[in-house]
Amino acid sequence: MDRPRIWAGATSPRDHKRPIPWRTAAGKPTPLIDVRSRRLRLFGSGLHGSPTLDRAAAFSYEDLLGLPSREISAFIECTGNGRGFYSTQQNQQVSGTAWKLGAVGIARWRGVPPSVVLERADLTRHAVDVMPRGLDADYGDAGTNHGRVRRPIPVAKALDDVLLAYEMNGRPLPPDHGFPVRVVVPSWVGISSIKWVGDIEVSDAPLFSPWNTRYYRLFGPGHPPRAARR
Ligand SMILES: Nc1nc2c(c(=O)[nH]1)N[C@H]1C(S)=C(S)[C@@H](COP(=O)(O)O)O[C@H]1N2
Ligand SMILES: [Mo]
Repeated sequence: MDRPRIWAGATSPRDHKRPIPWRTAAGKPTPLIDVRSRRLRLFGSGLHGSPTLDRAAAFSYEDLLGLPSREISAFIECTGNGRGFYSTQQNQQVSGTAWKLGAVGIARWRGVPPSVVLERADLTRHAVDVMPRGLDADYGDAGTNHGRVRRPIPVAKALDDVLLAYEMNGRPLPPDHGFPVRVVVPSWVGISSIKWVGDIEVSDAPLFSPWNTRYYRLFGPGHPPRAARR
């Protein structure tokens, strides 16, 4: 297959989700990633020798394409799917894109199971969480910089049915959907499927980020106070 080395410009996300330019509308342009220089890096206390980021286990795009792969069909649904109905049906004020029912899509994803790269990076028996982090710009909210988009996944889930996907519907990932590599976490909230993944922290202690403690959460009576685990 003719694999692009670098993408300039976005393609239509129509094949996956209704084409609403919501992420750019939120002021977050799709990052353009040069796969010749970029490496996916795994680091942290859940790997033997606890490598730091500058001593991380590194995989090029070509490396990933050469590893054993799987193909799955999975939907990705934004946690905010249907969010617009809070105001139109329930008279409640909520923040975020006022989605109707278009914030979900299904595709065929091909990629490397995390077990393959975790094994090569020398996973320990004590690892409990992995946390992929995107290469898109830092996320700022009301004057606070929350850093790059990231969200933890238990090792058990990562080893079960997660993919480090580089193809969508038989083609290299479109830029808007995470080229060159994204995480696909079947049946979990959309925000766990980190796009444009640049590094993965592997930890022997539970990890947290604003994306499982603060955002895409329901708070108040009837909702658990802990960090969201799915
Ligand atoms: N790096 C990064 N990954 C991300 C996001 C993001 O803003 N940055 N958005 C998440 C959210 S909220 C959703 S719903 C899905 C959407 O995936 P899609 O654009 O392929 O439908 O990507 C997730 N992955
Ligand atoms: Mo989302």
